[in-house]
Amino acid sequence: MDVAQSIGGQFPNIPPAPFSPSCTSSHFSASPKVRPYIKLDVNQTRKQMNEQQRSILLHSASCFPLPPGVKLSYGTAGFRADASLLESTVFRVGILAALRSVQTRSVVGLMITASHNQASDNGVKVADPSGGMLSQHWEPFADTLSNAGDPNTLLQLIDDFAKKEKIPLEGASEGEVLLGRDTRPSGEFLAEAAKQGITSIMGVNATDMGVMTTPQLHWMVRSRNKGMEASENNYYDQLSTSFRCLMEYIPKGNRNFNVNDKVIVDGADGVGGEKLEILKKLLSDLSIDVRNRGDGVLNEGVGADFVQKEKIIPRSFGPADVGFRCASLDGDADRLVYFSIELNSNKIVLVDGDKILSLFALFIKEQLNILTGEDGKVNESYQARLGVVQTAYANGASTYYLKQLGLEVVFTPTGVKYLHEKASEYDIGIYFEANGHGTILFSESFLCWLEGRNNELTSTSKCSEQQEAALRLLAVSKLINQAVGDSFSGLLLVEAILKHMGWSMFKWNELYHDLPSRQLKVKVVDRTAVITANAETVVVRPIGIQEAINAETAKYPHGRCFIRPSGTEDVIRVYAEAISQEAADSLANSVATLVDQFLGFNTTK
Ligand code: 16G
Ligand code: MG
Repeated sequence: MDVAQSIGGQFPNIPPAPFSPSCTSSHFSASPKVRPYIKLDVNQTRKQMNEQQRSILLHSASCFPLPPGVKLSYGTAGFRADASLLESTVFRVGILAALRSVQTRSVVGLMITASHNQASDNGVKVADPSGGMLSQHWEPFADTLSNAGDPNTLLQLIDDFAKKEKIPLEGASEGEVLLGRDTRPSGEFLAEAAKQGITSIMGVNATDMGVMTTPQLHWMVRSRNKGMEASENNYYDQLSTSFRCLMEYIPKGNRNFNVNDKVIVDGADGVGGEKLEILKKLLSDLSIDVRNRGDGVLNEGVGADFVQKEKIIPRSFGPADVGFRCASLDGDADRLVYFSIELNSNKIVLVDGDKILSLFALFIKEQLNILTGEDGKVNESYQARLGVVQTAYANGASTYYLKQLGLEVVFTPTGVKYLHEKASEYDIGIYFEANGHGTILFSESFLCWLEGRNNELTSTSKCSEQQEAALRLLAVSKLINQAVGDSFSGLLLVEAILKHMGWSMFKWNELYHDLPSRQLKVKVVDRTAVITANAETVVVRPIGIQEAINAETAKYPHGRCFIRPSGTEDVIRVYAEAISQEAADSLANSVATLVDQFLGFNTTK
């Protein structure tokens, strides 16, 4: 692309594109000049369309200058920062999402959220055509694009990337980006910036879906690309119908079992509360009392992250809730943890992502066993592979429990994109982070086999135990979000399984006992100096620190400890586990001191 041609306020001799962006931001003063239409031959049109694309991009980019001194990175799950710094980043991610849509000829999603961060922060991430996270090989481009200093550099980067990735930008392209945002006050103006970015790529439409949960947006992207119905109402329909179906196949003996039909949900004062109010109206057999629906401050003393890390009662819960199952969502409703309130205390008993995973794994394994026999052999030519994916944060007791069940357990680095990718290698891949992010993925070939098996059983042994197991698994595959971890589908599946087992929350929590653990964070000079391997369990840089951690850990019976650079905060995280809380605390503190000695400002000397 010859950038020099299009700078200096020159606009090519072509009519303006119907989607040509006009700056709505305060930075913008000029509007595109409209020149008379001149008929061109085909080759010339092709070239001129390029010119048009170039001038649109230069023009819109000039409306979104980078704030001085800001350098952001795509991180574990997109860009996150104080919302006042993000307008230009969101604009650029809009461009990126549009390019991805053109390249894949599919619908792509763009979500504006900072999840569990404080209300003044915001963030932006892209949902790929599969409904999953943005393909990792595009992340370096996201970083360079978002940090490009001026419109010409930005243009050059886009041009180089488009050539490398064979993205046609001659003006004949088509694309669509679904745009969602959570309830943060900054969401609206950032959504405008995203629209400007998206429509800066000719032929790409921005479809504003308004306020929604992160998993809803991912679900819609996936459904649209599969040619399925994809409205918000379709989402609620799918969840409520498959939940009803699971409830229909509760074993008769457990139907009247005394499992409380009420669950109290902390909506983190985010988008989850208001959306759950809609979903709950479609559910019979389950009563959901939604608290923290958005009338308080987002994520302040509420939400899954707060409950999991602090282990204290969230706002709006109190002694009257003792004895009830309680659950917490995070600010964009992709995390779920359960808890119960302790009598005469402000403490909670946490039932985290590891335990949700264990409950799911147990149920799925049981259904598979009914259907295929203990050896897991579906038939001569088909062997269903069930796998469980965790991270180093998974409590050691959960891993031990899952392995005792005979399950294959594998580990990945922290972040949904890694767990999801690994889980998709199985026929049924169950993944969860301890913090409550997770889902169950079913392979197309397994689902196809399952449908066939169900049809077969309908004609040979209708209503048999085997057929009920097949129907339950089919219902789970529809209930549980196949695009990304979803607190709503997770909640409904937990509720259905507890009912199926006839279990109280106490019984569920007794599956195994967590080893005491402690998490700390340490501020360091440069967190990128820490390089890890083996799913973040070993530090390979700086040299010598892992040996020091090993020596410290060896002092504690059953001790386990690792460090990793955070992907969302400028800190090194320390995790320690041991047989007593005192030992876990002491190990975490010693290793935090080591981190400071190797990498910090040496404040603990
Ligand atoms: C993000 C990730 C989450 C991860 C967390 C770790 C997604 C959708 N979210 O919230 O999976 O556990 O970051 O944060 O991938 P950290 O890197 O700061 O410890
Ligand atoms: Mg979240």
